[in-house]
Amino acid sequence: MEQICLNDVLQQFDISMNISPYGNGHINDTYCVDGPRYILQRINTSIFTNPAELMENIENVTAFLREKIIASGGNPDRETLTIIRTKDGKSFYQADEQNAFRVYKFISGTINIEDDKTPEDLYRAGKGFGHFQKLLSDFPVEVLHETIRDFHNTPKRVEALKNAIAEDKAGRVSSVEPEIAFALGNAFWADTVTKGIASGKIPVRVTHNDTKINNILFDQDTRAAVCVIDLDTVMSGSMLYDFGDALRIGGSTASEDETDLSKVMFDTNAFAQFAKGYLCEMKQELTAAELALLPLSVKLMTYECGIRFLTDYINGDTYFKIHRKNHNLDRARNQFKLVADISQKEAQLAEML
Ligand code: ADP
Ligand code: GN1
Ligand code: MG
Repeated sequence: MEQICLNDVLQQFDISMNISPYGNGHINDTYCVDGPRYILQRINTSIFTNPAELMENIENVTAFLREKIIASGGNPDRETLTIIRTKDGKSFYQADEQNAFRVYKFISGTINIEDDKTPEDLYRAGKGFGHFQKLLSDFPVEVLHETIRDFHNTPKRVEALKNAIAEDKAGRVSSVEPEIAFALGNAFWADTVTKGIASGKIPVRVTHNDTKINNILFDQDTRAAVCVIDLDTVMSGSMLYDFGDALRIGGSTASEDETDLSKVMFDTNAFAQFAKGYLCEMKQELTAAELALLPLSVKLMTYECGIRFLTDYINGDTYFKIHRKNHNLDRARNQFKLVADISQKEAQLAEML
């Protein structure tokens, strides 16, 4: 990255303007350009090892969404991502083996909602993600590449944790015994969704797979959900991944980075509001098995994310961006506190549904 001049990269897209770092993503390097009119992103190719397949997915999905948005009288430049092509017509620029860049139109007049979310925002986020999934319900799932293998295969995430513990690359295992005990002690229900998919009880759909609330842009005036972004992990999966992952952050009373665990609780009203918005769009599509597992999905996705943070900490912080020492460990503890709280409230959530 250091050796690459971002202005040279922009020339490949016929753009030459001011660039500054942007957003709070954990994976890609994001910059806003000129005003801002564009988003420039360096795709994280150690995580997304095949940027050509990844961009093919995004081209196909955004083209499909574009048509539907136009047909319903919406504004496609605002309601889905618009890829800016390079001068030679490609959807991304491969500067060298490690460095792949893409440019999107900047969607202006929008905000990210993170720590200041209200119950109404959760309702709107539910509608936004539900609508996205509904629009893609007749997208031909077989054309999608699997950009990260077994991304939400929770039992495989548990295996990855066990491997990390066995290897103890960074010499950190002895300092995280309580967290490991929690993670492995809860692994017995981690296969609920994967088993349901394998047996055909839970249908496979086109899913986003990374529905944290900062992956949706909201209108800065009305706070209506405008556009679902961060389409790198759109693949086939269960809707339970998207529902659960959205509430993992959206339903927490604190941010994922909060270290004062007394502040980290699950807000049942946020669940009710998100579910209301989501079901407004998706209720007709869902099976009884999916509906019954909505409360569990939140616990499952929070648990999975917690073990991913813990695994990354044990491996020496090679996956998620960190901004301080022990950041991944703090995030894992935060997620595990939330799992414990969701467990206590699961029956209440089912009742609310
Ligand atoms: P990451 O995979 O690293 O999370 P994202 O694609 O989510 O990267 O982008 C990071 C942030 O950049 C988003 O949370 C959002 O604030 C901003 N962003 C991304 N794309 C756009 C866009 N087209 N218009 C406006 N803001 C955007
Ligand atoms: C990453 O890319 P971003 O920041 O939206 C991660 C998600 C995690 C999330 C935890 C491709 O999301 O799976 O749930 O961090 N994305 C990828 O905050 O691994
Ligand atoms: Mg993101």
